[in-house]
Amino acid sequence: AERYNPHAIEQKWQDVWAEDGLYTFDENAAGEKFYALTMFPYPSGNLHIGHWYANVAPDARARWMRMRGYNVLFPMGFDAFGLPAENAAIKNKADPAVWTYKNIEHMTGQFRRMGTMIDWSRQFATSDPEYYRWNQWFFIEFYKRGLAYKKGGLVNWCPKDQTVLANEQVVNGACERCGTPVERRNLNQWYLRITDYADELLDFTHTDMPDKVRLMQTNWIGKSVGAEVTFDTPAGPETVFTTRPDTLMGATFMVLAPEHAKVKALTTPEQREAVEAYVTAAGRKTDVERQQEGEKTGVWTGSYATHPITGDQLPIWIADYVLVTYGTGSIMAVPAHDDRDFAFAKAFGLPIKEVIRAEGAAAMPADPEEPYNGEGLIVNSGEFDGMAGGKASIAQIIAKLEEKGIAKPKTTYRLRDWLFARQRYWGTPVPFVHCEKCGMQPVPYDQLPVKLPENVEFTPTGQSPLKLDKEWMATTCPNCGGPAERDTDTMDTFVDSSWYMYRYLSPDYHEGPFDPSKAALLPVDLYTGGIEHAILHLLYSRFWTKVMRDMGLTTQNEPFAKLRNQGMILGEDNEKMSKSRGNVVDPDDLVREYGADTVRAFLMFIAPWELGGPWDSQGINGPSKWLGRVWNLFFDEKATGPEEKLTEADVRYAVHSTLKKVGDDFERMSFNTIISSLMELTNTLVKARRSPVYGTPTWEESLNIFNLMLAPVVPHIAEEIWNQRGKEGSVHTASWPQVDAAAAVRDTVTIGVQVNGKVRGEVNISKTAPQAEALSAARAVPDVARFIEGKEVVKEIYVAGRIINIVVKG
Ligand code: ANZ
Ligand code: ZN
Repeated sequence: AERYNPHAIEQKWQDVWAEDGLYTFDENAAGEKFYALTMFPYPSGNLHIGHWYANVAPDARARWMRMRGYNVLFPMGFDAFGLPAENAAIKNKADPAVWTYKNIEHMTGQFRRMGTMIDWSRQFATSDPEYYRWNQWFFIEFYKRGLAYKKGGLVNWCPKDQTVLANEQVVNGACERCGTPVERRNLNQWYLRITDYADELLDFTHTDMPDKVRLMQTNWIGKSVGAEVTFDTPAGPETVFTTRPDTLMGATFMVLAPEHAKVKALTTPEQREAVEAYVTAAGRKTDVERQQEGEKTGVWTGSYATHPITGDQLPIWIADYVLVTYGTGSIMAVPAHDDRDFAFAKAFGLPIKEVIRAEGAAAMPADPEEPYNGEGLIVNSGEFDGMAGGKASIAQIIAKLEEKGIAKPKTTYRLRDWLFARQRYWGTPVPFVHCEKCGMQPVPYDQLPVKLPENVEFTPTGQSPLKLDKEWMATTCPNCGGPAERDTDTMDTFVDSSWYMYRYLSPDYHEGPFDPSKAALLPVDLYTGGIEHAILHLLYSRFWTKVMRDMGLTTQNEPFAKLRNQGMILGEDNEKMSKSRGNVVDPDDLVREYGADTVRAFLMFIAPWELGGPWDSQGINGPSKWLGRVWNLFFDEKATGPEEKLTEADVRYAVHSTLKKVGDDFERMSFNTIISSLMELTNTLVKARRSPVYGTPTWEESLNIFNLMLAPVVPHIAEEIWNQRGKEGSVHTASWPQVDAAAAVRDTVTIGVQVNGKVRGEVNISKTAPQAEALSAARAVPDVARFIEGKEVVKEIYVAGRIINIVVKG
């Protein structure tokens, strides 16, 4: 028989599957729908090993669901707008569209060679005008609902990419794409009102997401419950946000962010120079630098605020540890009970006043070593004395302060509205026009899409490149018919991925973003992708679905019923793969050398899928040899080696217990253990071939089940085997086999029998055999009998299912 040669079969089956439309989803087919989706890639030009890792296991699982009778939708597309296309285009003096669509074609071919069950008939790219037309439609709808607005103010600006960024795209003060420290600029920008949904986005009841993702989103939204307290200042009343109104009597100074609007008015002539120098210096620092722990810096403004209860005069300082973007941009400082305020008071010799004391503790010393952040009773606070500090009394204290007109309850969020437009070329044009007479006007629906102009000079200048195309810009006002100019901003590309999962339902639908008659296919039942999207894409798409629901477009609360994240495949050196490190593994090379099935099996085997791990260039030989053995098991006529003593029960146990385990592992997405179970079963079947089981109905059953179990994991070899065994149709439309529960458990176990601690033989007995039965079976083993003959048995130890030990003397 011929040896396993993946190259002789893989391309062949890929062609057959494509010709037969084997993976074309039919919504009317039998079976409960199951919508499985992996995050669509950016068309960078090449599928890297990470793409394979992200797609192979979910593909296997989707195939398994299909074999179990589900009607599985498993589509794929391309997240095609964005800066890399533009940057590549600038470098190569080519059109971003040409670059993008060429890459898409190449990558689609790579996906095909992976042997996935993707339904390519639903593929689209977000840069297709028929797709981004609906981005524009959505935007106008959002605008009409008051969810899109334009506002001036400080925004994040990436000086390298020459565009504004959303807060979500600033990681540790740097651009999440290029790592350049982000600057702040005062600009008039478009926003989406995601904050309207802050509370709802904290509710995860309708979406099963990993704890880590839930936590990251929760922290990002950053809900804080507390109060706003108002102090009088020479520049008028100033309100601070505090989560600890119970410590109000411990406030000994006030701090404003350097950018706070009242800074100028509060600064006295004597302090002007120092304050201005500090404000300028703070403006030069990046947010990372400002948030770093370390020496506290600040300057006194020269003014005082009046404590609303005691009337005490509290000095007003400015310091960069107070952020202008959070709360009201000012705080009441309580150094006795807050770490940062404490460090600041110590640095500048400001008073520290204790107002919370642990029960039974001594008073805080005049010059304490550290603040007290624990629980306790309120002290030194007049009428509040003796109340419990912290959570227990906050509502009560707020109520009292509210009566006095000093405070009111306030909940703040860290979440900010989504800064939505970009000053770059390769994105969806914002569908608005500016008319001198009528102001900003949305483009009428029947004029959508507003297509991106071609042949634009798009070298980044900080201005939108669309501004350079005067012909494109010139249009007429939909309201008065007079001359008007198009908006030249483009949308954040995270818009594209916020609703793409809906487009797959009806990619050719022209009446709306998706055909409402296909709504029964929602939600996505299983969504898979990288954890790096925990906040950006996943938060935005949850927001988008909630707006769609409120628009009456869907009844879903969440886009994804369940989300699971894969880990990352690192270089063999345990570092992230990158061209500069020279540790990149090219899946195309691997496919050429080993075939797609081997690469698939190895990527499932290499690590627990959710963890990932380093590449192992030797390790791939394991799966490669395994598939060779699988091949020989079916096709090699001569079985060599000693005769094996397996029974039909042994073989059926091996097959059905593996079948049960593989099913359970698919369910819980433990893919590496699926491969190891199948490898183990291969060994058993190789032995069974040389046993009396060979040729029996059990043998046939075993091969059949094994063939079916291989199908989701290594689809090409499984199909070839199926075909050569003369089976009907495709193995991929066959049913997943049923576990014979009785065969899958084995009551009997083989346990060792020791004499004086040395193993002398073994017995095959029931796991629950009583002691007397086990011992008599043990004594009957010839090798054991030999060692106890004529000796005195002093002790017999039996641990059911584990071990028998007979201790003898003489
Ligand atoms: C007095 C106080 C006493 C505070 C105390 C804390 C502890 P979270 O939980 O993050 O919402 N704060 C308010 N606005 C701020 C800003 N713009 N920049 C920096 N800090 C700000 O934190 C809320 C607390 O952070 C507020 O409660 C305030 O300090 C500070 F023992 O007020 B607290
Ligand atoms: Zn007009």
